[in-house]
Amino acid sequence: MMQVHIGQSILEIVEGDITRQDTDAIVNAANPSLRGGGGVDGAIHRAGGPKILEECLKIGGCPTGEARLTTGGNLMARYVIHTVGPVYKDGAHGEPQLLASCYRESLKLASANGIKTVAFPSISTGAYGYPINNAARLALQTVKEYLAEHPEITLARFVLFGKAAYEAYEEALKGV
Ligand code: AR6
Repeated sequence: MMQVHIGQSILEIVEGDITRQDTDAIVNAANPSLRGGGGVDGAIHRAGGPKILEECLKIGGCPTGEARLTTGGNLMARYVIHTVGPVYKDGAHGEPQLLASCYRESLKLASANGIKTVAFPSISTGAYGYPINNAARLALQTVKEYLAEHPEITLARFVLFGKAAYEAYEEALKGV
């Protein structure tokens, strides 16, 4: 675990499973259909139960770089924020802008809904193939900038799945 203070807020990284977080909201790395999938998406729907998918189907989908809010179902977290990261091609197809937008739009939804504590996975770095070192730097920098201007978010926690992902974020956080 590693923590930095950004104004009134805390930015932290932990190694773990996002479905077990007790933050007000957890963020899902979804796909544009919002119909569920593998990776962190599959884990969240399995742990949270059918209410989440029911709301996702009502919402009907989500464009890349945007975010949508549902219940947390059976999770400890009251809400799930579903965001859709970019599929990584070569970094020259808007991937950095879209990935930054995922973090920003998720935090905007949190602020608008009274959500004070948020847990993020490492969006786009699994099935979507975004190189993790670049993604980590961009993710931490984007969230840091948001926290500096939004003290209503008291905690942003990155929950990294496995030692390699944690170490990539640890290295990136040293530079933030
Ligand atoms: N807790 C935290 N992180 C996790 C967990 C977990 N329980 N499980 C996996 N990760 P991915 P993407 C990490 O593939 O790249 C889905 O099918 C994982 O190790 O879940 O944005 C969607 O429906 C990796 O570091 O998301 C989309 O189709 C990170 O979460 C597509 O995958 C993201 O990996 C989205 O791909």
